[in-house]
Amino acid sequence: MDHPAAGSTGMPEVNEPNHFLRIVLWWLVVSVIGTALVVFVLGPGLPPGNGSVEASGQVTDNTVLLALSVPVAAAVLVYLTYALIVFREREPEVYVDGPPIRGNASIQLWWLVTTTVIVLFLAGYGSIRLLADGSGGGQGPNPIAAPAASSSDPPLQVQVIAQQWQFNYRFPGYGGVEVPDLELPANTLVEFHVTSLDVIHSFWAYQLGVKADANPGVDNVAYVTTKGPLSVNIRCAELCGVWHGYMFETAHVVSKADFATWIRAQETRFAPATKTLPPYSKTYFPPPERRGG
Ligand SMILES: [Cu+2]
Repeated sequence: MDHPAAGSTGMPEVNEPNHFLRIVLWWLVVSVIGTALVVFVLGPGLPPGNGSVEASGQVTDNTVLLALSVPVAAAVLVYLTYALIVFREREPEVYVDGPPIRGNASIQLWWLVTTTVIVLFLAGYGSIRLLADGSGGGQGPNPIAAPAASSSDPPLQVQVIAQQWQFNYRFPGYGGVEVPDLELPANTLVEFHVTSLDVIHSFWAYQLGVKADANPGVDNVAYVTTKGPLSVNIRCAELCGVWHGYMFETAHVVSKADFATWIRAQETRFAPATKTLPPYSKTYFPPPERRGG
């Protein structure tokens, strides 16, 4: 039977098992099982779901991050568990310290190499994923990460106008009509132009994987490529005043034919209001630094 390490003399006993090898083997077993569970069981259910191309990309990214963290967490937990079981003091001399450890070049080297590789990989992975299509985030007025349009159709432009305490949506391609509820066509590249009329809000369309700050005087562009018909929870994600919690609603992704019907009805219904609106603009106030005087 294996005997625990170091008695009160601090000297290892003979026939000491190879603790490092045992820990590595346990770590491998836990890591392989844990990573498989994350990728195949937990991953498909991670937020924000598969409501758009960008949302699916975020599910993939969340799965990659979680899967990568499993071996790291496993290393800590396996070592901790192993140490608690195998290295615990079985003799009464609980006040006796073990021999001091003064550096371990091998462990220090591998520690540096491993953590550097993980951090650099994550930085590269994140940058590549972000530059591919913007990942549903607001990119400011001059986006550099525009997704490739799937066909010859230009993106559908939708302006999101936040104000205390409601979102309105303006369609420059449809006579500049402004509506209080949002519908979007399925399988379409949408170009959101997010702005605000008063304070800072944040346009968060959860199932679409879109979250973009709404700043007064700023045109914040965010792209999303819709998939099939879908209900979308929309919330303001920036505390914007006493009725911030009121800024939620349900948007709908519908078939292209249904969208065409809906947007024509909106144009007719809001025609009198559209006449009184200011002309469509990327922003409706001077930028904040100019308004500051
Ligand atoms: Cu708000």
